[in-house]
Amino acid sequence: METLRNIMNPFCTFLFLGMLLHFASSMPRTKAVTHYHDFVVQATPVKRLCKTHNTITVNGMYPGPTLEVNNGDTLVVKVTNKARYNVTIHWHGVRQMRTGWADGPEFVTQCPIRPGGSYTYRFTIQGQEGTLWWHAHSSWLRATVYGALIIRPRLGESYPFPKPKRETPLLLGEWWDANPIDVVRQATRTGAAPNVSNAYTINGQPGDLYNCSKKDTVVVPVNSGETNLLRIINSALNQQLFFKIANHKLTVVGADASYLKPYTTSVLMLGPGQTTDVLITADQPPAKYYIAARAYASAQGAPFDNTTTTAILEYATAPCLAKCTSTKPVMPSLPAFNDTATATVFTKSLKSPRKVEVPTEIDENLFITVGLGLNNCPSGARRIMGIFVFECLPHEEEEEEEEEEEEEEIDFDICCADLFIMCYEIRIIIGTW
Ligand SMILES: [Cu+2]
Repeated sequence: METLRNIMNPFCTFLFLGMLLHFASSMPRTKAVTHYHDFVVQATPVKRLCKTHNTITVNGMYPGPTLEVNNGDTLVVKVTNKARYNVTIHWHGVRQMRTGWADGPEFVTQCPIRPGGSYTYRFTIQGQEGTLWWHAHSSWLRATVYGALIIRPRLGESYPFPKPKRETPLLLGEWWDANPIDVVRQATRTGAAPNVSNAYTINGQPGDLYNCSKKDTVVVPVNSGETNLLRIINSALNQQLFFKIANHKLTVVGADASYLKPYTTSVLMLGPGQTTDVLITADQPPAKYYIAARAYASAQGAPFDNTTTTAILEYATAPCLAKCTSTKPVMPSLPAFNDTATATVFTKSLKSPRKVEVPTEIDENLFITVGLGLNNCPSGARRIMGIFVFECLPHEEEEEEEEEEEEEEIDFDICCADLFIMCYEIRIIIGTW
């Protein structure tokens, strides 16, 4: 018996472990979570550049709240509009698989949320990891109504790079020393280009180089030797921006919620709406270093805001900390505003981490998007809602002479992955034409 037990024991242990592993692998590996948030869009006094404006914000915050989720999670955001303007919120970069109506552009996927009204957005983040953001999608409210959306890997999974000690979102923005709605209204009225902004901002603050801004300059703390992740978002309205941190190299590891093949550089260029995730190692002598951004403006003769926004990267052991003014932070030398060569080197260096299979056989089908303003929004909204129709024309195989005939027989087979109901309506309308 003793001998048998000796044989059986390791066998049983092995069997037990095997069964345990089997059950573990058949169970869902992670639990997706639903995150509930309340966004109250409201006017809030915000003082910048020596003057206080009644700024439209979310929950009184400028920039607005940072949303943090894991890949696979669902967001439910109830937006209540207590401002005097129409508003919608767009989830910039979220793929909105089968939830096109949660995308947010007013008069396109929804009617605006009227003053006093509310709307609940519900969508799931699927297959995207990194940094995105959200912003208002009505008139120019997005000048101040925006915030970060951080998507971490599924629980139990990790980044494709060593885990950073800290993660800091840096939102680059544009500030008008005026009501942004008035700026765009004036442009529409006169037909001229809208006035350029008066400042750029990092996390809502213009920084040391602007009037009345020094004491509120954003400080990003670091410890010597640590590697941190910066999630940089260009939430400016219209401006492409160069971004640099004095004396530090940045390793780009992601952009627009996709991982990238790591690329080390000293300068970034972000178009409005784009995000870039970088790793930064605090490998310089303990001190204060400026984080700075300014315009990349390549259109000849077009006016642009030619100012520079700064924040401070501050080593914990720096001899002169934030409030101490005896030493100035080190300033990076930013590229010239029209340095297209630098911008191009940067954008060409963004590569996929692995080989991507793309279609190699390209057909000649046309892909046409049509917007039809057919659905009336409730009274008070001045415009009507646009609907997008995705139409695939048949492959153009016939000779030229037969083209006219072909046009008669166009097959209105509407290719729309997500908007079946909307397209069904359109199909009926087209059928009655
Ligand atoms: Cu956007």
